[in-house]
Amino acid sequence: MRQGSFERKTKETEISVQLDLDGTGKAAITTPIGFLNHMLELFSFFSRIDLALKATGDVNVDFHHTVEDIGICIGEAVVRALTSKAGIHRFGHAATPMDEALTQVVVDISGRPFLVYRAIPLPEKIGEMDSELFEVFFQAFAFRAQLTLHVNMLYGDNGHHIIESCFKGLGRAMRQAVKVTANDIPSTKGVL
Ligand SMILES: [Mn+2]
Repeated sequence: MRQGSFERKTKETEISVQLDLDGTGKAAITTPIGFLNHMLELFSFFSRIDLALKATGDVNVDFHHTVEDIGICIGEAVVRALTSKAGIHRFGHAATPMDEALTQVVVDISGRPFLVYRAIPLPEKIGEMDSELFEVFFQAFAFRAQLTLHVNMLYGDNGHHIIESCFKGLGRAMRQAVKVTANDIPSTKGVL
């Protein structure tokens, strides 16, 4: 059973996550940020990772703490669910269109946290979210999940479409990367 859960409570946020890497893409997402709920539902659907997430936070300040901590908690739950990483495909990539927008997302569950985030001009806010918070989310997720993540926005005009292509792409890439396709550790070093 490749399931992971994580709970985290700070003075800024309170978050619980349960996920199942071998799920069907069933999402139960409750955060105070409507647009992020929409994006995480897409991530779950396209990754086929079941994701139950409850988050509250000091959104009266702004959304930064809540978005960052949600990224941390999902990342930690992924690490816990992966355990030894035996047999995983390790790499995943997806070029995902959303109407006029196209984004390339590549992941390597390498044990080496890294984010390359190449953005194109976005509106200052998408939904109620400051656009700068998407990088914050991807950074928090990639570093806590100890994976290399490249989010390469190629083109697009509509901010909602562009970000949606990022989250669908992350889902599609993670679906490939976490899939068990062998029975050994996918590294010539023997360790990930
Ligand atoms: Mn949408």
